[in-house]
Amino acid sequence: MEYNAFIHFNMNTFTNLEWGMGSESPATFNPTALDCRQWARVCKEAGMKGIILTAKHHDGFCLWPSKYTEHSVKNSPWKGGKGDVVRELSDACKEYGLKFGVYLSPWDRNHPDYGKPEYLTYFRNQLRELLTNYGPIFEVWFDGANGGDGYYGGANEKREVDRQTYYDWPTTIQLVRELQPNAVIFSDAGPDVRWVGNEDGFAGETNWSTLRRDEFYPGSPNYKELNNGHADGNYWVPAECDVSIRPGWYYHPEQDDKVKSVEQLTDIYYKSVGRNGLLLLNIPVDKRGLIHENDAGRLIELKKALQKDFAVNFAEGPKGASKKVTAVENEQGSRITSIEVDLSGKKSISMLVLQEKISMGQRVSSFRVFAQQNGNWTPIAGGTTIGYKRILRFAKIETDKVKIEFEGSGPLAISEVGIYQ
Ligand code: FUL
Repeated sequence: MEYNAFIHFNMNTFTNLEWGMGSESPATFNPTALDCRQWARVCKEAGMKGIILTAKHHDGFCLWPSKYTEHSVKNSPWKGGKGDVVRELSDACKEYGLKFGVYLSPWDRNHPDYGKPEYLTYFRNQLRELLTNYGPIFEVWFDGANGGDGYYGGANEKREVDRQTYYDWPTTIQLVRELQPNAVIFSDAGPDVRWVGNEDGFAGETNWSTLRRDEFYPGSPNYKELNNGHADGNYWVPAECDVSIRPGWYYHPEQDDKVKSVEQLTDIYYKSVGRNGLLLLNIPVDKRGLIHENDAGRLIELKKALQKDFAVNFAEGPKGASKKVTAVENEQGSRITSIEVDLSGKKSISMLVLQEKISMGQRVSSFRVFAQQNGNWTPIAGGTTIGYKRILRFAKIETDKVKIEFEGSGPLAISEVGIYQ
């Protein structure tokens, strides 16, 4: 999907916090002009494919009228307690042809039972509601932040949990499989999609979609390895790069002029989508219940900047380039496969897009790029992994032929070579 929206909108939007304690009154939740169709329209226009909503964040407030708690929109003044943000956004996504996903925080600083086995029944009941009442869900997002102080029904204390065992994840995963067999599950440990190990939106330059998944759990200390994955990983768990368009995940009026610049966002794009990752770009919806004008405007600027970058592919088109693939053995006896692209005349280039046919796995671990100049091959760039997509940016160079050499990678399954200015 390459590019999706994350939307952080919940109680914190109204308390101006990033992490609420769980003691907030539902009366505080009161958007004045909430319009999920505006969110969907903006995301669609921005070129995103789906939206993931914080249905419940760490403070426990539910954006849908859950049967299992009083801590939800049903006790808020918004729409006289008859509103349901999850319903409105899932409907809007349908209307705009976007996929819809949910973030359900495992940590719940409101619930009295948090930390006890009873809480897991509550958590799964909530999941059941979200996964049965709102149509197809494409992704279920489980956050790794867990345990600590909270309101916990008035106890106001610190509750630590064993992150590895407390949640009994296999049972919860099974429930998601039953209710939404086509949904992917995100967490530090997948099982389907993994966190990239930072909140900057940067995947590692080396980024394997394969992972020794059993070595992780949500909130596990070895999370830095998630940035690169494992070449010898035994599960397919591609990386998702979550990052906010503003400094905070939630809306804070004082950050209205701190929306990331187009330069910052394009850099994020090239370091996420361009490094075999998915970009999950967070947009904090404001107190009105709308995507702020500054964010909406920036998203369109980003889209235009990317359209400009990818306007002409010199490696394709009716009069376009021819590609020649050769495989030779070097003196050490290892195989070098190369792809030569004839650009049919001199072109000024600065970007290369490579893709592997990932239904056949991820194979390439090293490649080098050359441009032909005066009959000689000048090295211009190189990399390690490719995966679903790898975009290399390099200093502008004039050339009529480009060659990519893949070393020691065994049989290749390259599905795309694109060359751009
Ligand atoms: C973190 C959370 O603690 C933040 O509040 C936010 O939701 C981010 C996406 O994940 O772990």
